[in-house]
Amino acid sequence: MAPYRFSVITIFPELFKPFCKTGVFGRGVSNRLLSVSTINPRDFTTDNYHSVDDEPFGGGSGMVFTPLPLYKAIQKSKKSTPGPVVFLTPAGTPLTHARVVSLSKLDGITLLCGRYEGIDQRIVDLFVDEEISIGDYVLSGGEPAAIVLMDAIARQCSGVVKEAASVENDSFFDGLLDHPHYTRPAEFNRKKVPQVLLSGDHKRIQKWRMKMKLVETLTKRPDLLLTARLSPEQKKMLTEIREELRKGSPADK
Ligand code: 6GU
Repeated sequence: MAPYRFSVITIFPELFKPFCKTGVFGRGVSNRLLSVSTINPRDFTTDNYHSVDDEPFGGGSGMVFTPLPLYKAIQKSKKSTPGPVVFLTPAGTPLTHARVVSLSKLDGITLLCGRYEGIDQRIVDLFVDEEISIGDYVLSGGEPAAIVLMDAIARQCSGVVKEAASVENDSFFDGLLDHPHYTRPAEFNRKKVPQVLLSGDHKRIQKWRMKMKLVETLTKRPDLLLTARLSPEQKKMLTEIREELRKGSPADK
């Protein structure tokens, strides 16, 4: 299989170097399951200062990314990288697991990182296929968001995460949060690991984990239960959990 291609348009390419060498993503790159290149709009400037920004028409604070270097960077990216041009911006559509999965099924993606107050709108209108935000807060630039998106897409590319089961157990895979995890020691600061996990009874353990996924989701992100597709067994469990919580009894047994 050809690697999934990431092309990143950024004036700070050095930010991506350590990420591309580290952890799960780094291994995906070494194993040629992922490939990353960066394109610096500053390389397409012609003035003595290599400036990529200018004052906004109409006045106001901050600076705006000038269109020509971005245009040239996008054209260069399109020559090497298939897939959509995605602009990372707090004004974009909030990123979801479903969108990550669908983007991971393509052959590649161009990630356009803005800085300053924004980029010239004509670049968005003419060349951007999709605008994505990673949450309702503001970053100084799109780069951390691009890294978030790259990491999330990479996990969904087959072979990048060694154990396919790890991806299937991730939070959001089935629309629910993950269950809690425990490892040695069996007692830590007087807190014991739930007894069932030491029982060796795999059926009971599986059932406990399914229940705890529902407890986690119900207590931390009840909104997810409106769209999660639950099995009849999960629906029955959820009713029991709601009952237990209503009575005030602990739900982690
Ligand atoms: Cl994608 N970019 C910036 N600059 N800020 C953000 C964001 C993106 N997502 C949330 N905040």
